[in-house]
Amino acid sequence: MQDGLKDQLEDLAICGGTPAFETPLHVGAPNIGDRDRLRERFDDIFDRRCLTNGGPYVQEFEERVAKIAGVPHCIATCNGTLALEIAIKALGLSGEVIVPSFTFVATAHALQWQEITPVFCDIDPDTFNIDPNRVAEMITPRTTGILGVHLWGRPCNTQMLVEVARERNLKLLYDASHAFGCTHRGRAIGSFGDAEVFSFHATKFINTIEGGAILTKNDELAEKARLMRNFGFVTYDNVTHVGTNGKMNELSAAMGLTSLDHMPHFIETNRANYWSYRKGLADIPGLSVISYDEREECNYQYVVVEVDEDEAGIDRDRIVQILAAERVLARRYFYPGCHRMEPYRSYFPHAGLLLPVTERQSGRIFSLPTGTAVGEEEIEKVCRIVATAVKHSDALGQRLDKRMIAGTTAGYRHRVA
Ligand code: T4K
Repeated sequence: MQDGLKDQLEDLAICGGTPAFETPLHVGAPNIGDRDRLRERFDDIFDRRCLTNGGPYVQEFEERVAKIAGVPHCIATCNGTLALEIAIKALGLSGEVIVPSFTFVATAHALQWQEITPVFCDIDPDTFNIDPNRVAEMITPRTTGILGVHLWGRPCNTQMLVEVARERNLKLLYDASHAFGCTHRGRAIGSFGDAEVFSFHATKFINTIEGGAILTKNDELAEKARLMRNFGFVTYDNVTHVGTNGKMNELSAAMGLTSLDHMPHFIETNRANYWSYRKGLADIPGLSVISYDEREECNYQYVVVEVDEDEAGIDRDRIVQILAAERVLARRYFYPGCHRMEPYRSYFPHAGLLLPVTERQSGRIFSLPTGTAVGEEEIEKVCRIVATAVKHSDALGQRLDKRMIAGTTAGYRHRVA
C-alpha cells in the first residue's frame, strides 16, 4: 500500500487493515456556503427581530427558487415532506394515488398520513423512475392522481405521464426532492405537472437546513397552498381552509440564500466528483455508475452505482459492508422500497408480485459520498477499495458472513463526526 491506496486483501479494514479514513465519509454531508455572508444574514434577522411567518428572507428565497424553476409561484415550507402533504391536500387528492415504491419513504407517507392509499407502481429498469406503461394498469375508480418522483434528479417520462393523467382526468404531482437545478428537455424541473415539490434538507445540494417548497404555475393552487401553510389564515381572524404550520423560518431561508449564492460551485464540485468516480470505477467488472443526460442541466447530487453480482463476483451488500469498515458510509438509497416498509408491508403483503423491477433493482444499487466534503483524493481511495474488493471477491466471499450485513450502515448512522 505504498501510495496509501489499498490493493491487497489484507489492506482492507474488513480483513484487519487500518480503515482508509479517520473521519467517516457520509452520503449527504451538507454543503456550507460563505459563513461570513451567512452570519451577516443571521445578524440582520436578529436585528430586525423578524424570525418567521413570511419574513423578507423567505420571500427572497421563494423569488429566487421560482425564477430558477421558471414558474410564477414558489411556496417555501419547513421541509419537503410538509410540502408534499400540503400539495396533496391543496390538489384535493383522495382515495388512491399511484406512486413508485422505489423512493424515500416520505413520498408514500405524505399520502398515507392523509389516509390516501399509495398504490405502488413498478419502475422502468433503465430510468429507475415510475414506469408510465404500468401506470394505466394501476388505475381504479378510486384513483385521483399520480405522484411521480424524479429519482436522483433524473426526470420522469413527463410526456407519457401527462397523457395518462389527461386521459383519465387525474392530477399530476411530482416529488422533485432530488431535482432542484435540473432540466428536462431544456425546461426546468419544478415546472411540470400540476405542481412539483423540492426538498432543501441538509443532505440536499442546496439546503435550508430543513426546508422544502411547492412550485406551480396555477394561481389558484398556489393561493390555496399558501393559506394551508399558515393554518388557513387569510387575515388575522379569518380562516378559510383547513391548514397546518408548514412555514419556513428566516434562518433557514438565509441558509438557503447563501447556498443559492454558491449554486454553480456546488454543481461543478458534484459534477467533477461524479466524473472522478466514473473514471475510477470504469474498469471494474460488474459495476456501472448511473448516468446523467449531459445535454441537460443536472445537479449530480447522487453518485449511484449499480452492481451486477454475476459479473462482479460480489454483491451490493458486501461492497457496502466493506466500505463501511473503511468508514465510507455508502447508502442503499432506496432499498428495500416503500412496499417492504411498515405500514405498507402489512397493508399490502403481496405488493412485491407487481413490482418485479423494483425488487430486483433495489438490491443492486448504492450511493457514494459526494458534495464539497469530498474531493479527488478521497474518491481515488474509495474507488481503489471497491476495485480491491471486486478483485478479491472469491476470497472475501468466504470470509464475510452475510448475516452481519443488515446492521452495517445503521451502526454508523448517528456517528456523524
Ligand atoms: N422525497 C424524497 C424523494 C426524498 O428523498 C426526501 C428526503 C423527501 C421526499 C422528504 O424531504 P424532507 O422532508 O427530508 O425535506 C436523508 C434525508 O433526511 C432526507 O431529507 C432525504 N430525502 C433522504 C434521501 O436522506 P436519511 O434517513 O437517510 O438521513 P440520515 O440521518 O441517515 O442522513 C443521511 C446522511 O447525511 C448521514 O449519513 C449523515 C449525513 N448528514 C446528515 C445530516 C442531517 C450529515 O453529515 N450532516 C447532517 O446534518 O434521510
